[in-house]
Amino acid sequence: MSAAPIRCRLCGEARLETFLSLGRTPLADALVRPEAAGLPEERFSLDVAFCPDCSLVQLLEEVEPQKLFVDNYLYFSSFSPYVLEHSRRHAEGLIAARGLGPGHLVVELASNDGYLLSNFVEAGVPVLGIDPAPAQAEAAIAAGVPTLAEFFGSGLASRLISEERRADVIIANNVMAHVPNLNDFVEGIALLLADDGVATIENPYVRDLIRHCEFDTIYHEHFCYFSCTAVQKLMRRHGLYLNHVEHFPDLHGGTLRWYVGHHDEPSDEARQYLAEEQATGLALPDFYREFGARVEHVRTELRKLLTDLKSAGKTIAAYGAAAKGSTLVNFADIDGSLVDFVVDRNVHKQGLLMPGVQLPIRDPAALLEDKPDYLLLLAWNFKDEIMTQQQEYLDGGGRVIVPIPEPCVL
Ligand code: JHZ
Repeated sequence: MSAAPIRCRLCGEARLETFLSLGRTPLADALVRPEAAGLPEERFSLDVAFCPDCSLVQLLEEVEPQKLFVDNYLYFSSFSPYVLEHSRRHAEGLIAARGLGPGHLVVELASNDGYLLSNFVEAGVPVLGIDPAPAQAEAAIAAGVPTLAEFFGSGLASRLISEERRADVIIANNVMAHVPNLNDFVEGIALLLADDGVATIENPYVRDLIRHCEFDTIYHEHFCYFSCTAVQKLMRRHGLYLNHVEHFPDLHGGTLRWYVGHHDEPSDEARQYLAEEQATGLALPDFYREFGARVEHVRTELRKLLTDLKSAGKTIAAYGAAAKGSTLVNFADIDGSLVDFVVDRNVHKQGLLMPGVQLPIRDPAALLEDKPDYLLLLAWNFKDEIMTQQQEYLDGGGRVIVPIPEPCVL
């Protein structure tokens, strides 16, 4: 590990310890228009560090959020039935547990295309979505979900309070990692949340990232990688408490949902997670030391597998123009010499090129047209869902390569 120049986003500590460098990569969601093919792309360092004081894992380089989430963001949550189902269950659970009705307000931060809030709208619960990505906010409004196309922070929270809007429930899924000014974001939650309200916050769990070698989930959109220990410290700084924890092992490679409120009422699960993290050393630098070598091993093995297949005359395509796919193909230098094209159901991504390696993105129907021998699963987090959809390709003899945690052919 080496000392890094920036200060910790959570506690301000200056002695951050870098434990992984993925080189200089283009922004993971900055898909390239065909007319810009071959032109130079902007690149930024992708170095990951650990804070020895508060234990937060974080990126050193800070790309402007406008560039990440307004200028270059084509992620629409509604393209995954698994995510839709997960969100529906969450909404139903909150409505039942908290007796939500027309007199309450549910606010979602990073509400994307309204995929989650629409469940509350259907149940007659007032909602407000907040998301700076213009196309997604527009889609949400068109779907009947009131949405502000803005970044969230203490400023916006104060404005809403001045309009006498306070949230009984705040939902923040896959967004707390996406904000450079972490303290301002959580301060905004503390301001906007009613005294007896609950905030539920979901994010991939750093423990699962390290254990399952999910290095491809590291990209510039994700400034931070959270443990319960770090989340608890973060909340306490803003007068909030971590009261409950749920684990979803199959969501985005392993996701935690943290329940946060103004009062200190920890559940047994919350205590257990914190105690387990202490016992496993998650809050200590040693936990992260071997990670770089394991990542290097995956890169070497994956390149060997693909190169051997190519030498044997096989054709290879990839599935999922995901942000994580971008990290993987760029870090492992998987370009057109190894993979012919990538398929993705998101119509907004089709016709564009993956950043950096510039692989073309096509409709999944291309798999049945071109019949590649192998399919590299970049969106490995949706393996079961994608395999079920691609039964015809598999029945025709297509084979799937899963890159993470260890490259293997299914
Ligand atoms: P997916 C995104 O990361 C970006 P990505 C973001 N920054 C974040 O934090 C994480 O999610 C959580 C497509 N697909 O979800 C859709 C199919 O084509 O793993 C997506 O383009 N067919 C918000 O981009 C991609 O694959 C399918 O059947 O790494 C998956 O991207 C399914 C299910 C998905 O997230």
